[in-house]
Amino acid sequence: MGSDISHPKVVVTFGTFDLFHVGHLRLLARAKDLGGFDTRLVVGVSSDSLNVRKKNKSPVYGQDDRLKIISALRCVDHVFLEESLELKANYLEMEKADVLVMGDDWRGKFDHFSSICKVVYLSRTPGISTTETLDRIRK
Ligand code: C2G
Repeated sequence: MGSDISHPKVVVTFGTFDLFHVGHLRLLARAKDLGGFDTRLVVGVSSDSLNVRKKNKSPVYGQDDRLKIISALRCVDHVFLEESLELKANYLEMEKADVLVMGDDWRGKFDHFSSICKVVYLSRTPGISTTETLDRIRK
């Protein structure tokens, strides 16, 4: 660990962030706020092919566009492409993560990374999701 975890220098999170919405924004803003003024928020954006493997479908927005959107956010300092779930430990080490943040839909699933960094689950924003948005548009 690179720093005192009560004042993390690097916070890392992962996600697809397809059809970017306010639930995604709130997650990223709260992740950044876990640290101080000099904390870096690093986001691993799931690649299109990883999505096909983990969710059995392609995202609506391709990885290049999703990377552009996430990297343009004021609260985000660095983005990279997450190409494999199995490489999470390597990504955390490569980015020198002090904290891994995930939404609480993932609660418990990432606890084993606590040997590398602190693991924090933040509550999901209720009432919004990419899947529900797509369903509403289709109706
Ligand atoms: N999120 C949230 N509130 C919502 C919707 C999403 O807080 N209403 C959070 C999720 O919990 C997640 C992040 O936003 O932490 C990104 O959401 P997804 O794109 O759905 O992430 P997912 O595809 O589940 O990817 O290896 C882990 C995966 O890469 C996580």
